[in-house]
Amino acid sequence: MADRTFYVTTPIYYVNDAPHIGHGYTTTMGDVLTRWHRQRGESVFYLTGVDEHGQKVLRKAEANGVDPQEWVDGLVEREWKPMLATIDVANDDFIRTTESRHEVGTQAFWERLRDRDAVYKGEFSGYYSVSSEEFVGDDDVVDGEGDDEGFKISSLDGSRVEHMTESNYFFRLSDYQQQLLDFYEANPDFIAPASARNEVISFVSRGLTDLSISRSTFDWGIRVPWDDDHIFYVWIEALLNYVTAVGYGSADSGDSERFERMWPADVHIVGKDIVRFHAIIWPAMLMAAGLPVPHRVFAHGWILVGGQKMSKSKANGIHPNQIVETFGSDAYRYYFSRALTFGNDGSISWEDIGARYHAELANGLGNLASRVAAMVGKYFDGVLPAAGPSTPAEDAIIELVATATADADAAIDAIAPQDAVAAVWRIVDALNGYVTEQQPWQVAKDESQRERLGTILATTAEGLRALAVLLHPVMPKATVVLWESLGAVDAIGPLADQRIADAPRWGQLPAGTPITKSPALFPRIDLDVAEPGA
Ligand code: ME8
Repeated sequence: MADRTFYVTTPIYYVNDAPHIGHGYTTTMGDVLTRWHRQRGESVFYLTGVDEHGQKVLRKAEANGVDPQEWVDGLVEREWKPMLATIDVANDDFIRTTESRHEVGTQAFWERLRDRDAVYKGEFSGYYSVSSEEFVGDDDVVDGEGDDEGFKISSLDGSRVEHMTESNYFFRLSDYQQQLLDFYEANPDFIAPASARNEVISFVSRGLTDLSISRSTFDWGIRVPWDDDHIFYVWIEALLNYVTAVGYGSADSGDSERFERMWPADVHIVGKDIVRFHAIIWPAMLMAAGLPVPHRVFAHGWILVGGQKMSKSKANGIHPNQIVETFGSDAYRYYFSRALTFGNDGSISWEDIGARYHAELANGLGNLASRVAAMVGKYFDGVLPAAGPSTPAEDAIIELVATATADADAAIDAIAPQDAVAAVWRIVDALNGYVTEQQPWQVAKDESQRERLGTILATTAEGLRALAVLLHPVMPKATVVLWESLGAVDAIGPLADQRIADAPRWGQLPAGTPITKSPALFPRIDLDVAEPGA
């Protein structure tokens, strides 16, 4: 489908505080995924943004003595938008839930559900977790222990709950239990990984209760259009960002055409904490509205720091700046793509980032690039030599680049960025092994072997050319420097225009291309000096 747009989203993050690397993680992985699809030549739409309403944000603003709008405006500009630049994210849109496009679309959506008799008025009496902005059923509430002694706790996520009684509008979620179970069965790829899918199926199988969709005891939210005393419950408006961002509910006919074209989304990338909202409430809302359901919800695991889930409340929240300032955005993106398995929990540490930075980036890729440029400089005056006849050693490299590319491409379709990077890294390792075995510095001593020397260096340069293309989605900056040092901009064209499928095609860098030594792609870092707080 040539005119299909690959539409990917991140959660919209609460603006109660500054971002940490958990938010950075989701956003980086979505960016790697969408940049890869762009590099395939596909049309892509990558959406991220912020969730500004709800009690959690309101209470934080109040605690700081600021009006909530002022609070979110400040944090969005000072923290959330700059984070995208810090980690080098190429999002196509950034939605804020206080924007009028979102308000209009949200109101239109719920009017539609009300017209379809999916909404009724009632009274809610039960538990609510402000920290996860979630109504918690009595069966899921337990007595707190330790620090939580004397409080009621949600067994769903360990957060404290409060009892409340409120006049609310309800959505007939319970009507969708069987429809959802049938849908999961008919669409086995809808929720991934399997652990998330199993959790959702077992939750729905226990039975669904109708869901409060409005709140009436505070007013930081979107007004319910048919009742001035109510605002919408934050989750059931936040989920709608995925449709309001692409034109749903707008009176403009161009927007509705755009919505038809863009919807449904291909993948909602979320953390596993919010998979229930995305895989139960969200499809049920869409079913009730008669709209298509997204193709996939992918739930990733926790970033653990010191063995614990990183969060602001535990004071172990690391800001992306803390890592990027030392290692740079490329290494940041590389580390999170490579070192963690997307879908599982994974521990990170400063030592591990440093170790991978030096072993894989500085010694593995950076050194290879600088050695090749140095040898072309020394033996061929900085001009790429022609390759002579291939031997099995060159054939093996060419073959490996083709299979590694195919494997990486398949890993991206499986939403396994760590496997994609690992596949590409087979090329880095193979080229380093090739240079070590072929010993071009020895071959250079024998004038009669000039052609062989040219073959070795041209093969390595071609391998680096393929690597620049394949690693561009992961490390957008360093690969551009590499591309320039290979003289590829003039010889081949801009890096962003190169296609993944074309990366293995050999012989694209013509003999005679000037190869220049660039500054080190990944300079060595003194980690004892660099560690924050060390
Ligand atoms: O839930 N490891 O926003 P939120 C990995 N506004 N990822 C983490 C993480 C960690 N330790 N901590 C947070 C909300 N995340 C709602 C979403 S969507 C319609 C509304 C990431 O600010 C992960 O993606 O609490 C998680 O799902 C998200 O931040 C929660 O962000």
